[in-house]
Amino acid sequence: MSGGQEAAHVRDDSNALAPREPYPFVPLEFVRIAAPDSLTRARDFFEEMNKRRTTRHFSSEPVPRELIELAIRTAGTAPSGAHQQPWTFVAVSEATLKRRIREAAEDEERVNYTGRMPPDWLDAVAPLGTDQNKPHLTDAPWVVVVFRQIFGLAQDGGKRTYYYTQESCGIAVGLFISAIHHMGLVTLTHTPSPMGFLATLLERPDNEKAFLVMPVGYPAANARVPDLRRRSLEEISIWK
Ligand code: IYR
Repeated sequence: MSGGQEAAHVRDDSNALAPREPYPFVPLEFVRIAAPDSLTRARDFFEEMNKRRTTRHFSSEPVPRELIELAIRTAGTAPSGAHQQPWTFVAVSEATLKRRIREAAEDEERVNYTGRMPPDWLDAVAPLGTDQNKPHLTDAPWVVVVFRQIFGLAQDGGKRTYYYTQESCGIAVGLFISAIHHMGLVTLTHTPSPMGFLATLLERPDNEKAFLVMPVGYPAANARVPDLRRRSLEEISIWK
């Protein structure tokens, strides 16, 4: 395809209130993989993903920004409702900002663990051994905070309804986690609650709500994980 033709297909989706014209349709780029190769690739990918673990113990060893950029670009390939791409990834490496995020998260979690949350909540998280201390928020070289755009916002403040933003952000985060694992790093899906402090600290606009916090880095040399078991295929699937 020539440069000129490509340019004709570029569409600016950044302005949420741009006129919605039909996308030009182009041939799908698809390379058919032979069935035996598909099986090998499927097995290899499952084996790789099955080795992924969430850890709370991070090394402070630096991670190049380009790796985080690539994980975010991978996340940005996610399908989204009406292709509205309702996500913003804020990648934080500044020590002061990470410390402020940690302090605010610990303030909220302290209240959660010491009375705000009901006994059922404490019971549910007890096996994981979590508490109000969140050292991963300052140990990890990167803290990526995902914001969900609850509606589209134009320069003039006009709003556009966004669809399936929870699902879209969930899928994008899944791809982000997979990319991080594939590049040999670890992450943790951290959910401080409530998360309102993140929009304030990170100066996000009114249409963005914090969705998830993901410290990213290398595991600490003594990183530990709970010895948990994943549900089997039989337990998670029904075939008809
Ligand atoms: N968000 C709290 C508690 C917590 C909740 C769930 I659900 C977990 O899977 C793990 C922890 C915290 O981060 O400590």
